Order: sequence, then structure tokens, then C-alpha cells
Amino acid sequence: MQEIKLKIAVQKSGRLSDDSINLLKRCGVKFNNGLGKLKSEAENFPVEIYFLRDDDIPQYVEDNVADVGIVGENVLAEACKKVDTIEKLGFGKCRLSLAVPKDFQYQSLKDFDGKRIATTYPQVLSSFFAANNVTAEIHTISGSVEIAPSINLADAICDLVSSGSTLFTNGLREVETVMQSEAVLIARKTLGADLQAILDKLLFRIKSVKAAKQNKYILLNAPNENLAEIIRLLPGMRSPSVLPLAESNWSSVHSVVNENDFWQVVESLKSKGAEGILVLAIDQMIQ
Ligand code: PRT
Ligand code: ZN
Repeated sequence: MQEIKLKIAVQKSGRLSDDSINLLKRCGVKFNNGLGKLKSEAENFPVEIYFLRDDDIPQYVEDNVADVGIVGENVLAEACKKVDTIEKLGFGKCRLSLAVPKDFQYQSLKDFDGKRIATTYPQVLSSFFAANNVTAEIHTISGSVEIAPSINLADAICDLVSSGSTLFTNGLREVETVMQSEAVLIARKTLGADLQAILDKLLFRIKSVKAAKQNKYILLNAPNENLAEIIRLLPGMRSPSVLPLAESNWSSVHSVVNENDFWQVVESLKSKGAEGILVLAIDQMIQ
């Protein structure tokens, strides 16, 4: 009997490709993603990976060509397909924003009334305008949206932004965020028990990789007189490990710390006399 495999669609070549492939590899899925490949079977996990254009992924997942896929929330929102969003993946972060020429005297969304807006996201933008009672003319174009105002094709644009440098070099200014986006794992509506079991296993690994990325392993030497306060600063997964140092009245403390409050915790640790602070990346974090 043929082994059941979960079909995973990832972007073939683009901004999400490397992160998608690295995520699967860090989940222990071994496969060959050599140049030009359309499909690859994993050697050690029941999955097949399909390399596709990102815009096609929601449709393929809805149509059962793939069971799950990795795609930007922006593409998913524009595609309006019936698929489930399973997990945010923490990469490919950007925002879909409205931007106007530098000298446009922008005050509020009402300024877009009657204006021509160029975008590759007509669905998302028209819902946003409808929700905000704006009546603008949406011009759907397929690329290079940022040049539309300079060639008088539009008065403003709605496009993806990450650093903002594309807008800046084209004399545009970001004025409103339409949506925030990051890569997400999507799945088709009804997978069946066997495929769901494979997805659950994969998801467990994805969560461990995500947790590992968001946390750091920290080791330090602490004077015993401040140990209680230092332990309070480092709750870790259950509680930190504390080992006596060879030098009396000092201990070595090991724990994990979330990267969001990392610097604040390090500053507090130092103020409590912690020394020799070492910080290491974590490969996997099983919770
Ligand atoms: O060939 P295929 O159709 O698969 O790829 P694509 O060319 O349509 O997409 P690609 O690879 O450019 O982007 C894939 C996904 O990456 C997008 O759908 C987003 O979810 C995400 N992403 C994250 C971005 C950006 N950041 C981003 N900055 N996608 C595009 N951009 C572009 C933006 O359109 C603009 O041209 O980068 C420019 C702005 O960047 P900054 O840094 O100058 O602001
Ligand atoms: Zn695309």
C-alpha cells in the first residue's frame, strides 16, 4: 500500500522561499530543493514538497492539489479562498500600506475620496475602503506599483512595505496601514485523520522551532546573596538550574529568556551583581 503523504506547497523562488525551506529543515524534514525542482519527497517524514508561485498556493490548497501551504497573509487575504489558517510563522513580515506623493497634503482617509489608487491588492483595498466609507477608484496593476504616481497613472498607491526604502526612493510617503502580514501555514478544510495526524506532528515541530527562535539560553554567575532575586528574573521553562561554583558564595544559573524582554532582563541581572553572562541560541524548544 502506498504511504500517505502530506503535500506541502511553498514558494518556489522569492522572499518566502528560504525561510519556508529552512523552517521545514529545522523541523527535521530532509529533502532536496535543488534548482528548478517542482516537487520533492522527504526522505524521513511523510511529506511531499511542491515548489509553486506564491499567488497560486491558496487556490491549490483549496483545490486539494496541496494539503497545506506556506504563504503571506497578504496573498491569502487577496485570494479569498476557503482554507484554514493554522499557524503564524514569524517571517516574511511586512505591511500593506497606502502611500502618497511627498507633496500630497494628506490629512485623513477621506483624502482618498475620488482619487485613483494603483495596487496589486484590489480585493483587500476595496474592503478596507468600504469599511472606512472611502470612495476611491482602484486601478489594479500587476507590478511596479511604486512608479504609478510618477507616470500619472494614479494619485496614490497601496503596496507592501517592509523597510520603506522603495517608497522613499520613489518620492512616496506611507500614510495608512491597510493590513499587517507575515507568512502563515494554511491547510485545506477537511484533511482526514491520516493527513491530520501528519500535520499535527509537523505543527508540534514548527511550534518548537518557533519557540526556540523566540528564546535564548542564558548562563551566568550570581552572588548567592542575590540569588533569590536573580531566580525571580529568570523563571525559565519551569525554574532555572542553579549549581554551586567552585568559589564559595557564588552560583551558576542557567535558564531561558524571551527575546522580547531580553535586554531588560540582562540589565536587571547586571544590577543584581550577575557576572559572566553567556547567551546562546536554542535549536529546539520542546514545551
Ligand atoms: O514569483 P512569486 O509570485 O512567487 O513571488 P512574488 O514576486 O509575487 O512575491 P515576493 O517573493 O516578492 O514576496 C513574497 C511574499 O513576501 C509577499 O507576498 C509578502 O507576504 C512577503 N514580503 C515581505 C514582501 C515584502 N516583505 C516586501 N517588501 N513582499 C514584497 N515586498 C516588496 C514590495 O512589494 C515592494 O516592492 O518589496 C518592496 C518594498 O520593500 P521595502 O523594504 O523597500 O519597503
Ligand atoms: Zn506572487
